[in-house]
Amino acid sequence: MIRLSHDLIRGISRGLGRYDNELQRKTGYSLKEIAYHGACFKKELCTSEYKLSAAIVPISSGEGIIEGFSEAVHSIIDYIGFPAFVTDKSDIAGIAQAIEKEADVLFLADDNCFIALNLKYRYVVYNSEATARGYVAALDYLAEGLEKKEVLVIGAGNVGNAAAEALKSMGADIAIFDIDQSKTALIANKLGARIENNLDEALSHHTFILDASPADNIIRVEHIKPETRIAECGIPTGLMDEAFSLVEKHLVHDPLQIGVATMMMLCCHV
Ligand code: 2YJ
Repeated sequence: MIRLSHDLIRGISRGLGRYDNELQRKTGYSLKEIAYHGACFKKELCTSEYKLSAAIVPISSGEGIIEGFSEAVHSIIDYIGFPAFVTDKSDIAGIAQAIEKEADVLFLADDNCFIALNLKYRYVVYNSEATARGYVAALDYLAEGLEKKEVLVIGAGNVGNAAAEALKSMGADIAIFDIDQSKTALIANKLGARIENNLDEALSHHTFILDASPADNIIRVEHIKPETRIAECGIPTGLMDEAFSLVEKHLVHDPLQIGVATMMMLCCHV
């Protein structure tokens, strides 16, 4: 798992309006609508009217606090319309402060795990699952519906697994590639996904791609067709520069926005 850096998240707060316009231009839907769609695969559960408040607690363990990380998470939650604040203190004292200020949801990330704790209803939302669901929702909009369409999922880690589950629940057919073939076998057995063993061939004959792998430079110009639609949640992106430019209008990619917005929406399940 890639650790986010200050450089990757710099400018998120200032750029949210622009990013939202870009999402609307590409998918027809806003960041909030994509997050809502991502969280509402179980549609009986969700109400975005329910105004939970969120506290973001900086965590100093491992490699430490990332400058701007908590503020970026705060700005995304605020942008989609939920009251939120960053605690003055970090770690244990920050958790205490969040609870004293009656936050309903706590956002916390260390080097391995990024979660939202819904204190009101006592459940955990994982960034990996929220990211997967948010990007599947974005791909559904980019593709004008995924039902009975085959989607190539690259990477069978936490995000790839959750994406495959979300795609299945939307009625998509799944093809899965991972360099570790023992991981794809699990998804194939559980979800009836087709295993791809040659990534180059798989990319050549797929139009809808969800890239959840951290590998760079795997998607090249010759893989891009006029109908290609890509949900790129890997960091760094898997696209070579020329391929990125070619498919940019039909591609969704960001370091944090869709994942965090979908985490907040998943906290609204009551
Ligand atoms: O509170 C802080 O500033 C830091 N402890 C944040 C650490 C952020 N964590 C990561 O970047 C992890 N790799 C998990 C991120 C998952 C994003 N999909």
